[in-house]
Amino acid sequence: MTFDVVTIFPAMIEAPLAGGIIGRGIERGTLDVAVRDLRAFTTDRHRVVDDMPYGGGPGMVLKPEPIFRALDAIEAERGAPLTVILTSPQGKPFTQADARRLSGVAHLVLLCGRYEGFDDRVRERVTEELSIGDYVLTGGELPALVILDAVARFVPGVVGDEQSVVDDSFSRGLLDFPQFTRPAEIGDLRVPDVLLSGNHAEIRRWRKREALARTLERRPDLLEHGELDAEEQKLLRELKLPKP
Ligand code: JBZ
Repeated sequence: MTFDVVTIFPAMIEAPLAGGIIGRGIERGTLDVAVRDLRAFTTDRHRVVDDMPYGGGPGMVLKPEPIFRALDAIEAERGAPLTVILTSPQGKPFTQADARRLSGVAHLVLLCGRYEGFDDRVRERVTEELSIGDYVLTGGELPALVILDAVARFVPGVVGDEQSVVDDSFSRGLLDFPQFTRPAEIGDLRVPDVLLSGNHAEIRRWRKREALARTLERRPDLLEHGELDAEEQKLLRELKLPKP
C-alpha cells in the first residue's frame, strides 16, 4: 500500500515512521510512504504557504495553489483519480471501521493542515475529511500519522501475527482483559491464581468477565451496540448486580 503525506513539517512524519512495525513494513516494501514538503510546490522566493483570511480575523490560512500543485504532481506520478484524506477538526470522527475500509484502497494521499486550516476550495479535491478526536492540536501531522498507523496495520504482512489484527480490542467491541507475564510474584503483587491454574475454560471465562468489567467501568458506550454472545450477556448482568 502507498501513502503520500503532504506537510510543511516533513520531519514530523519521517521520524516516527522510521521505527516500529510501520518502519519494518516500509523496509520490507510492504508499505511505501512518500513525504511531500508543501514548500516544494511554492513558486515564490520565500516559499510562502499561508496567507491572511479574507474577511479578516486572527491567524493564517493555507494557500490553495501549493496544495493543488502538490496534488497535480502526485496525480502525474501515481495516476488519477486520487483518494485524498484531509485531517481537520471539522472531519467525521475516524473509527476502526474507517481504518479497515481505507486499508482496501491501494493508494492514499494524506493532507496535513496547519494554522487556521485550508482555503476551503481545497475541499474540491478531497475525498474524505476526518478528525481523530475532540481535542485541539497545532496541526494535522499527528492525526495523519494516527490514520496511517491504524490503516497500515490492516495491510497483509505489516503486522507479524495476523490473528492479533482480527482479535484486537476494538474489533471485538470490548476493551482488552488484563495481561500478566513472569514473575508470578513481585513483592506482594501476585498474578491472579486462575491464570496459573491451567484450566483453560476458567481462564477464558475470567478474561471475558474482566474485559466486560473494564468496558462497563471505562467505556459503557461500547456496550450499547449489543454484539455480546449469551455468555457475555450473562456475565454482564452479574457485573451490574449490586455488590452484596
Ligand atoms: C485534527 C491547524 O491544523 C489542525 C489543527 C487541529 C487538528 C487538525 C489540524 S486535524 N485536529 C483532528 O484530526 O482532530
